[in-house]
Amino acid sequence: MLASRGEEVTVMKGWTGKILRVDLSREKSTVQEFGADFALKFLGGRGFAARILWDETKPGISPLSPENPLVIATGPLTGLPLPSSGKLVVAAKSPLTGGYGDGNMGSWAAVRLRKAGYDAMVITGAAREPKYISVADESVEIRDARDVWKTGSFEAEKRLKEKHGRSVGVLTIGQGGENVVRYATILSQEGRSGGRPGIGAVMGSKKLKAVVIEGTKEILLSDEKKLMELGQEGYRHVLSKPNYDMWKRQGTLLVLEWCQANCVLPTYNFREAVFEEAANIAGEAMEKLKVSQRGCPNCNMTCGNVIEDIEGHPSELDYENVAMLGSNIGLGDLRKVAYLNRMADDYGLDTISLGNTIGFMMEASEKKLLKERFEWGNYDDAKRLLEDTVRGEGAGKLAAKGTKAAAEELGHDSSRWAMNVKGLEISAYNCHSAPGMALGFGTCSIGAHHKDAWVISWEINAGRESYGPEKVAKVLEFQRIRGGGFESLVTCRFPWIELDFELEWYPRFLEAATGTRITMDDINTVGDRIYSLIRAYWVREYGSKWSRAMDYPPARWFREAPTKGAQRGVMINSQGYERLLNEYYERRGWDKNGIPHAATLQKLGLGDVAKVIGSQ
Ligand code: PTT
Ligand code: SF4
Repeated sequence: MLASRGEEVTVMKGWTGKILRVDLSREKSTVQEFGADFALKFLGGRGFAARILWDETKPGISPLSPENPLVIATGPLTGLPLPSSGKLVVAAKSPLTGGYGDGNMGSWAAVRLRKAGYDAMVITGAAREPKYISVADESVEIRDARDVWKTGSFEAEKRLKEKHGRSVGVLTIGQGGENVVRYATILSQEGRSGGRPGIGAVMGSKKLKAVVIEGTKEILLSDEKKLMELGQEGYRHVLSKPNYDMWKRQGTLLVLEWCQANCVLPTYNFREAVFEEAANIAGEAMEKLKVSQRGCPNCNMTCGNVIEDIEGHPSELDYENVAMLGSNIGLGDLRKVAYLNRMADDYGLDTISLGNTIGFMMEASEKKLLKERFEWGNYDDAKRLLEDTVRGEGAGKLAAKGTKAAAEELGHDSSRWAMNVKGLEISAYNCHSAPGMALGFGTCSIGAHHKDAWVISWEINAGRESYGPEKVAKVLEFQRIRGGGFESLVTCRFPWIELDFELEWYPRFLEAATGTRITMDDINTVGDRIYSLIRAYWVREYGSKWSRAMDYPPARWFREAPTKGAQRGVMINSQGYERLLNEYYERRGWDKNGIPHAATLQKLGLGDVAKVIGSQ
């Protein structure tokens, strides 16, 4: 476990064994050490964040209060010369959902943090005036950020690099985070965004504009030579994969055409699942406009495709951004979508929640529930709403709260078409005809994110109409590998999921780095531990308000079928969904309300957690 002050900890390999803690209220920093038991039990990234937040968030605190710790965590593979290892996890109690929240982003800050000698940072308290934290190996300073406050994330990063040198890693917020928009994210490198459930707003509530990291040390490894060899071999193997060329051409935008063909493209606030102008915003259209390609550190399959937006600025596109700010709001002009996307990056807002919220407001306007008018596909309306959201003006005041709170305020049964689970807006897959994916969204550890159980591509091949146990098994398998493994190792999952880079590589990497044999089974157990711990966190925070209804997708998918495409008329069957959920709880060792049984927690080494939530 985490060591108390003065306690001796064995030096480990692979992990630095150190967490940097910065208290903004007291303007103090300390270093906390941890030992092999903590490292092996939680690995890193999401695992560390979940345990730290469980231990250190006082139940019931406001996510925007100084008491909410902000965790930045890497894993034992982060920053090593291995494929796609330049990622980190940002986490806190979410101001959007009130539960556990995190995000995974690529940034040089990930590599630099490890090289500065830390596996994680925990930031507590709040500053009175805007500040940023500068870390350079052992030197940690809390510095004045008034000159970068009220600037966008691009300008802030640029100015901080002018001050600290081009090699630093920078994590920053834009005006969205400063103004605590509930789905503000943390940004890096003009196109890497992390922390969908409002982790940027938590940073803003601390008046923390940025974290700037320089690190010059080597990470202590068990077998450096072996790790270098494996890394080289791994990179070559990635290059040899048959999908590599197509991936480099289109990256995640490949998915848009597939979603349209399979009738799962979110369109008009998830009312429809095909978009008449899909071809204009799909991968091929992007290829014609592409001006450059960017990516995360240590990656040889860089997937950030940059085009010029309608106003001539570079904008980096991913599938989720384009679907949510394109088809979901009825906008079929890629360069206009790119402009909205760039604004979201600069202001630091999550494009998925933003696209959902704009879609929700357009539908509310169509239903005459708002004074202001927002028309489907109208670029100027979308732009105005985005700006008002950041400023908290007009209808933007409502939009800044996210769809769940906005619907509660708006009434008129609008929760039915407020497309979120647990308050986190649904990512870009319309699940009217994909119940397995709906279960993945329903049970994802942070709300409706596809990051954990993206089973939709498997499901469409396996048979979308089934409500059988094979769907539950797939959701669990993916939640273990994706939600547990990749989130705690911490590396990018794309080599595996997109190019079939075999999972067996990861235990080999881990052994060379740490000297410990950690199998895929061990990693899966960590995944289960993390999932039950995060579930306990939600249960603790929601108390008597917690129920299995929290694991339900929105009513639209059960009650209003799409009217176009091959899947028109198809909806999720509620009894079928109930069956899936029951089976899911049973396999997880959770009760009928989705609360982990005491025996389950005990088996996962979380006996102390069981007592707090009163598990049976
Ligand atoms: C992620 C979510 C995603 S998931 C996308 S596109 W995707 C959206 N990207 C946004 C963006 O961009 N700007 C913005 N203002 N908001 C955005 N919101 C959306 O955020 C991302 C890639 C992608 S692109 C994906 S799937 C994979 N995600 C990984 C993950 O979660 N874990 C992991 N171990 N590896 C992953 N690899 C891939 O990384 P959140 P990034 Mg992102 C601009 O953070 O909160 O998890 O939400 O990190 O560096 O941009 O890379 O089709
Ligand atoms: Fe980043 Fe894309 Fe490389 Fe993954 S594949 S590390 S998201 S550039």
